[in-house]
Amino acid sequence: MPPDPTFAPTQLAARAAYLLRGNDLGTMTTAAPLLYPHMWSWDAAFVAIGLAPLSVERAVVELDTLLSAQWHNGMIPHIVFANGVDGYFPGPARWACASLTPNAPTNRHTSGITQPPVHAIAVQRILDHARTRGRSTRAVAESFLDRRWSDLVRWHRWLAEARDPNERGRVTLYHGWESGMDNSPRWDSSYANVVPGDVPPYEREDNKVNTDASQRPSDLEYDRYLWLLEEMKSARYDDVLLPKAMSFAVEDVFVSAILSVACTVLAEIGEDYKRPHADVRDLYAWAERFRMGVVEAADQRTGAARDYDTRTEKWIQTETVAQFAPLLCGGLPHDRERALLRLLEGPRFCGHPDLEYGLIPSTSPVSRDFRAREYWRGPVWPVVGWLFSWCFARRGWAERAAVLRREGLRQASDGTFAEYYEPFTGEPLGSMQQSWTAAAVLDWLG
Ligand code: 9WN
Repeated sequence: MPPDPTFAPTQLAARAAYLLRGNDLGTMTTAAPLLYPHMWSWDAAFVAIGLAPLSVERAVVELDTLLSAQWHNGMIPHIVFANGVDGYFPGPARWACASLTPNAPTNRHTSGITQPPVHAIAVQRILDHARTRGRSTRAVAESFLDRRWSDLVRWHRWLAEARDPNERGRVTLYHGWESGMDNSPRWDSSYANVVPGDVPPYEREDNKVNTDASQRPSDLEYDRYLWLLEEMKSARYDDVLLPKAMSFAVEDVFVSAILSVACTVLAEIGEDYKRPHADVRDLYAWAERFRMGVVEAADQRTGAARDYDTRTEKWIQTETVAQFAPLLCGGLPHDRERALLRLLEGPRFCGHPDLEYGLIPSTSPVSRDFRAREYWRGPVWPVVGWLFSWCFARRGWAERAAVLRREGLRQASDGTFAEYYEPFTGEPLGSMQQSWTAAAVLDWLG
C-alpha cells in the first residue's frame, strides 16, 4: 500500500528544505528536533550534503562548526553539544572530556568517541554545487577548502594511525556508537563480553521522547553503553591507553570501507585543487590499505564482509547491511563482487518478497537476529540507502543507483522524514523530522 498522503517531488523537496530550516540552530543543525537536539558527526556531513543545493554558504557553516570542535589529536567527536541545550543523555557532564584530556577542545562541549568518516563526500558535494554558482559562492567553497584542508587530512590520519596502529586496513572501534549502527546484531557477541561494573546512576532521555520501547535499544544495552564510557574515562580518552582499557574493541568493516572511499574522494579533491602532494599521496595510500582490509574481511565465496573482534580474535559473521561494505569501496575479484550483488538484490535483502520498498534492511529479514521495528536490527535507514546509491553511481552502476534513489524517494514521499522505516509496512519509526533523511531527499531531488 502506498503511504497516504504522498507528496510530489517539488512538494517533498520544499518540505525537506523547510525541515532543515526548522532544525537549524544558527551555526549547527540538530540531528532531530526532540530526540537528538545536538550536532552529530556523520549526520552533520549528510546535512551539509542536503544544504549544498540550497545554500553552499550554509553547508560550509555546518562543516565549519563540526570541524571547530575537532580534537587536537585529529578526532572528529561524534557529538558537538549545542550550548545550553539539555534533553539528551549522556550529555557533556557525563562525558567530562575537557577535564580528562588536553585533546578535547575547551571552547565546545563534545563527546569522547567518533563516528563514520563520510565528511569528504560532503566536501565534494559542496564543491560540485559551488562550481555551478557564481564567483562569490565558489570563493566561499574554495576558502573553506583552504581553511580546512589540513583538518580533513588530520582527521583521516588519526583514523589511519590511532585506530589502525598495526596497519591491518580496518578501523578499530571502542564503542558501538562509533559505528553509527549502535545496536546492530553485528555487535551482540562483543557486547556479551562487556560486563557493566559500577555504572554511576543515570536516567535515559531517549525513551521519554520515543516511548515505544520496541523501537530503541534496551536498558541492558544502555548499561553497557554507559559502562564503556566509564572505561574510556578511566583511560582519559587516551589513544594509546584505550586498547588496554576497553572491554569492547572491534574492527568495523563498514567504517573501513567508508574511510577508503573518503580517502579517495579527498585525494581527488586534493589533486583538483592543488593541495600538497604528500597529503594526496598519504590519502591514496590509506584508501588502498583500507580497501585491502575490507577485501580481506570478505567471505571467499560470497564476498560478504565480516567485522573482527580484537578481544576474542574472532571474525563476526552476521547478516546485516555491513556485509555489503566491499560494494562501497570496491576491490573484490569480479566473481565475488557479482555474488555479493546477487546477495544484495536477492531474497535475503532488497529482493525479499514482503518488503514494501526495494531498499536494504539494516538486518536481513531472514536472519534470526531480525526485528522489524528495532532500530538497527531490521528497519530500513534512508540515509544508508543514500550512501549506497551515491557509491554505486560513483562506481559506474547508474542503474542500481537509480533504483535505490527511486525506492528511497517513494519511501520518503510520506513526508515524515523518519529516522528509519519498518521494512514490510513502510511505517515511519524512530524520530520524525530527522535532518539526514531530509538531506538525502534534497540531494536526490537536487
Ligand atoms: C547515539 C543521530 C544518531 C546517529 C546514529 C544513530 C543514533 C545515537 C543515539 O542517532 O545514535 O549516537 O542516541 O541512539 O544510531 O547513527 O548518528 O542521528
